[in-house]
Amino acid sequence: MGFTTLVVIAIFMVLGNWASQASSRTLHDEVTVKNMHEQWAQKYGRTYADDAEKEKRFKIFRDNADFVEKFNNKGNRTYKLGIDNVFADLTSQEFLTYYTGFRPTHFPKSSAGTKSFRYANLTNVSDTVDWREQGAVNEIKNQRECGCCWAFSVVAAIEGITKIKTGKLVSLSEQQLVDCDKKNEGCNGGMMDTAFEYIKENGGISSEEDYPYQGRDGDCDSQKAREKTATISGYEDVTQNNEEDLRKAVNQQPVSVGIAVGDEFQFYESGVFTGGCGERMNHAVTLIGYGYSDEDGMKYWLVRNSWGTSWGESGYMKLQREAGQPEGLCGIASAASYPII
Ligand SMILES: *[C@@H]1O[C@H](CO)[C@@H](O)[C@H](O)[C@H]1NC(C)=O
Ligand SMILES: *[C@@H]1O[C@H](CO)[C@@H](O)[C@H](O)[C@H]1NC(C)=O
Ligand SMILES: CC(=O)N[C@H]1CO[C@H](CO)[C@@H](O)[C@@H]1O
Repeated sequence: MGFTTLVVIAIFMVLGNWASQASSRTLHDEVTVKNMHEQWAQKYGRTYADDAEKEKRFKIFRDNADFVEKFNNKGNRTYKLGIDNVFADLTSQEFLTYYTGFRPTHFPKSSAGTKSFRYANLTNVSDTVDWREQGAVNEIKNQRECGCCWAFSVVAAIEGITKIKTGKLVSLSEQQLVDCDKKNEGCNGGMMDTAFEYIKENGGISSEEDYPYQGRDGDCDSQKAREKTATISGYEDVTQNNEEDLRKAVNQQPVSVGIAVGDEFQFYESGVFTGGCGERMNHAVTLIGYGYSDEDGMKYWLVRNSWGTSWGESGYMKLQREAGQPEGLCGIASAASYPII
């Protein structure tokens, strides 16, 4: 092989390498993504300590933008992802660490709840329910960087049944659960059933106004914890891995559920979510209804989340119902419970 041939081959290799790099980066050129990142940071009030941090966050943002665009370009999906939410500069690992916090295997299984399922024989179950329409659901809240989804899940369920039984919509205190429920671990995670038990034993729960949310662990303010804006007499578990029984329960009141959250959740924007789920149960939300999508009749659960309104459909998600597995999509029917008054 002559020298010229080698040079030509080398040039082609360089060009080829450049072309393949360019094609893997054609989704967004650097300048466009830099601008997107700047605008995003402005919109969500994100500031960075120094240039190194900014550069690191920019790279994560760019990877996330690519992930979202590749997903949406595949088309043929019943749901869309979007970069326009508060999680856009977080890695998947950071996102899961800060914003979830259901730890069903970390704590001993509680036995104190009433184990009967009072809605077992319900026959007149409507086809669709949306408890927002009955005024039984508060504005979306935001757990921020504190793994106390379990507290938000429980509070929304109690707010719901309180409105249904008393006619009054109150906003209740997640912070009280974070600070005072010693069987759970505040921002480090917890379980819904244990929190229902704490509220029962405490004789009630204080209001959001009296004991406001801080987004971090704190000492229990026993003065504030004595205010009782709502009370429960206990809780019950929905038959495990039975979406029909889950539907009966949600037909009657908002229900606390655990789910297995994975990568795609971070950027869920709209439509009926059909998975990417996580490998294990790690998050808690509240089911506030169920229905069928207008476009294709697909069955879904209406999920109220605690990640603010920039995520999902103004803070809510439609998650596919009766997708085929007994435990439900992302395990939605595997750890469901509701408070009783
Ligand atoms: C449901 O019906 C069965 C059969 O009549 C009865 O044994 C059971 O106690 C009922 N369950 C509830 C929760 O009412
Ligand atoms: C069933 O539900 C509908 C609508 O809520 C109500 O109008 C009807 O009376 C109910 N029927 C029975 C048998 O409970
Ligand atoms: C979710 C969805 O729309 N899936 C469709 C993808 O495309 C195939 C082939 O056209 C359809 O059979 C699926 O229903």
